Amino acid sequence: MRLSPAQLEEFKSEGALAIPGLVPTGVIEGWQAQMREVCSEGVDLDEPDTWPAGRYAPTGGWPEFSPNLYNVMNLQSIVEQVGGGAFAASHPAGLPWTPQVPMTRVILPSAPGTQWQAPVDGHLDGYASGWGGGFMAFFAVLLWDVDSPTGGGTAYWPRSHRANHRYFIEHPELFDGSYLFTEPVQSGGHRALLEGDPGVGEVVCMTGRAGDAMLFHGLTTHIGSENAAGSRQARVAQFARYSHRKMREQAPMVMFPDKDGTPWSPPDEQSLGTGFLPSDHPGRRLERYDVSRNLWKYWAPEINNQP
Ligand SMILES: O=C(O)CCC(=O)C(=O)O
Repeated sequence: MRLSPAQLEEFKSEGALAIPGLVPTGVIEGWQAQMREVCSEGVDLDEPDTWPAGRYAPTGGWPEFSPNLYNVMNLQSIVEQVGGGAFAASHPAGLPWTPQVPMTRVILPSAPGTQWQAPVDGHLDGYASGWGGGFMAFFAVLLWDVDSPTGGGTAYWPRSHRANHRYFIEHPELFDGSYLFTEPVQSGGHRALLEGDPGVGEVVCMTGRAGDAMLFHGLTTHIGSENAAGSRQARVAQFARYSHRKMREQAPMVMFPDKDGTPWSPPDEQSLGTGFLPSDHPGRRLERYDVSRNLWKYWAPEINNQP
């Protein structure tokens, strides 16, 4: 599977692209069967009357399913296309690379009587989450149909990748994640970077059929959304996240801190955590910190086709 020139253009302008039928039906059916198998506490994914409200995972969490989403050929082919071979699965910072287990997230309907509300703020992945640097893109893949925008699909702000990019061009020194602890984001959240930007669209919540996916630019503001009370559809999705291979390798030099801003501590004695780098630290000259005016500099030539 390859994206057409029109799809690439849409992705570049919107920061998000629907990719119908990314995962073949046979694979989806296999994943659905494996998920049904591991549900616990009497939860039956086909039987809404057994569902607890909101986010659900079985005891011990969702396991790795077979095949691993990262090994689905259509996904690999698109990642190769958009990254020109330079993208690889994101992984925890400071640890040697190992094959990744994609995140599975299930959002069941809210408690009866709860009014559905559109998300008002989102986040960017790749910060304060222990991942390596150079976060580039992620895919959200539906394992069951989501027919309604109030059905719990991933929420995103169209064209927010451009607004966030503009912000980081003005403040490249905050691209290491310290923007999270700096005004206006510290008080106003990520929406503070989007407010007043006429290019950014109203929040959209993903819908689609089982096997459909959305590709998001790494700078697209997004968040989970509620599955409306009374819905009879579970929102079941897997996520595959990609970093720039070379920047990912630079991660041990450029650790970011924990969520509250305290310096990050390395997961083992071999790794060196540095917290945010001082402004004169040579690590800041690594590609991982490069906020290029050209948003597509590290993407495949067919995307990075600026003169
Ligand atoms: O569950 C979702 O749809 C959103 C997940 C999300 O925001 C994330 O993984 O960063």
